[in-house]
Amino acid sequence: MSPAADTGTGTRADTGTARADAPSWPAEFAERYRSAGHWRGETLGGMLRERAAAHPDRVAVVDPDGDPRRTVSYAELDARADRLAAGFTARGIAPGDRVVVQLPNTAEFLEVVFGLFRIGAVPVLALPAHRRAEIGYFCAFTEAVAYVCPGRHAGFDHRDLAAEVLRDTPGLRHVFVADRDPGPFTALADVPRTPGSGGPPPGGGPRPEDVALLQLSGGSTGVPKLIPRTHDDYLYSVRASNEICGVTADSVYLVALPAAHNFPLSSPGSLGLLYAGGRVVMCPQPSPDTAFLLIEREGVTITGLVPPLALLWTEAAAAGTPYDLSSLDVLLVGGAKFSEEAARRVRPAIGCRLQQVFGMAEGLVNYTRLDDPDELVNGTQGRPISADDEVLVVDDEDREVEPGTTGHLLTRGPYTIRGYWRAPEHNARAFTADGFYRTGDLVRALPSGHLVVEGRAKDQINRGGEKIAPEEVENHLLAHPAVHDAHLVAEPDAYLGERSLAYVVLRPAAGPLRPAELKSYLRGRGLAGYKVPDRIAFVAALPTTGVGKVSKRELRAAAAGPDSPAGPGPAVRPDTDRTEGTNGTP
Ligand code: OOB
Repeated sequence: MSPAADTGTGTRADTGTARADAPSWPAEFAERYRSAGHWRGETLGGMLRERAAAHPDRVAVVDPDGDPRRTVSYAELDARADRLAAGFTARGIAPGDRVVVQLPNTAEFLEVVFGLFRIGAVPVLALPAHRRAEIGYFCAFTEAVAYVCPGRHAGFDHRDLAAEVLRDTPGLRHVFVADRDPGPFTALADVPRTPGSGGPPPGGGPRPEDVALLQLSGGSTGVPKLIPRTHDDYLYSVRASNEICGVTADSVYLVALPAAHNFPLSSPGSLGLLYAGGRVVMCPQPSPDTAFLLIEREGVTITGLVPPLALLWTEAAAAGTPYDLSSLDVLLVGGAKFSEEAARRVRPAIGCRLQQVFGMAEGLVNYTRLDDPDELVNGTQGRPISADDEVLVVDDEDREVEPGTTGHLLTRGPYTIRGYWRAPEHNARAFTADGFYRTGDLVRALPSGHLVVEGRAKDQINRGGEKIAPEEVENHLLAHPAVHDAHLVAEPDAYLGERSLAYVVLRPAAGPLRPAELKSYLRGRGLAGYKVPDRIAFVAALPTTGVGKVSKRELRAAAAGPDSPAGPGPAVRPDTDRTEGTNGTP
């Protein structure tokens, strides 16, 4: 396929800005990945065009959140992407421009991202849970020209958020709202009706090696990092995932996790299903009640979940469900460690096969294989997609450890980025000189190549698959006038795996402050709900290391329980300690 087939004829789009910002593969690697057939010179927009030509009337997307349920055929999805592309172009959105997309699990999500792919504009894939702090940052940092959001979603009005972000971000020119009532902004439905949007967008469309989208990293620093994925590399991971997960034109994938996340988008996810000519079913929320009904009604064959949801589904199915789940063939579980005990229970309860996935938006994805023996499926997090995925397990000095020993996972390969977007200083730390990504994960490799995730060296909390960078939250806590010092660590949680605990030292002169007040302060600063600490402990002082730095290690050990080797941890001020439950985010 010629990349120019994407949007018709015209001069080639200038997407140079995006390329210069995103470190790319050295020529010899690019050459190797092309000659191995991994990079095939396709674009995401071109892929949809081809599928629509091959089977226009097949259903591409089912959006059940309406009455009646909405189905979108391949031809309709393709045409809708074209019309949106033309409308966006008429409003001045150009190749290489960034557009922050924050949409829930609806057909519109796919229509918008494919509309942007067609132009060569770059969607920045925000999650529905993000709030002003995150959206404002993404818009400002990426110099986004537009923000696409729902109206009211999950009890939150994104139009209000949009107004604030628009006020604070001079470069942001457009807000498109996926709602009949867009407030002071433009309804997404009106974009194709924009004057001048009759024809296809100008330019030859993006090149396969161009950045197609910016994914978000879970992060371990003060601000989230952005992950530039190219058409070539993303499509390779999608195509190979399809093969490993048995996705065909007859597959039906339920998007139960937030559609923008790398896992339900590309592992194999909605893009995998569209690649195969299968069907994508958008699940408005992942509770067993909603999801089980859709599995029965839509004949879902495959889906992906984070461990807490997999536990919930397993329990619900084991307890007996009125819904027929027999169409479900494969359940992918990943995003956080799935315990071996929980893994063993999946098949007897739900009746489907389990595939563990250990992936990262930066690239590398490991899957257990459908024909692996039970002990590998239940007891490992899988092996890499590609023979060209290079995986090293190293000690603190980057020396490879003995086979079978736990160490730091480093990786490079045909779909793993060589650097974050516009982050040269961070890249110097996050990648080795020869281009290996330091995943921050601690793993052990089996002779079969399967990896067992043993822990994490990066300063990140994995709250049931939702990633929290402690420094980011600490900075928000420190902004409170009564807070002298704050440190966020993980504490074990039976359901989520980990939840967050903030140790906070108040200023001496500060009056009484309750954890609930501090939490609502964080929400008031526009922080996503899942980042608000599950628990806040006010302490008089924090443990320090020999050189006087706060000892996160001791705090982590203390959070892990009173029996941990580091002892009981800092003395909690009895007057202010409140132990509160989780903060209610999924
Ligand atoms: C997926 O992507 P991210 O970018 O949200 O998070 C990546 C990190 C990994 O570095 C690791 O720390 C953790 O999430 N992780 C797991 C895991 N899967 C991811 N830790 C233990 N066991 C697992 N199975 O989470 C992601 C991307 C694509 C597919 C699946 C998950």
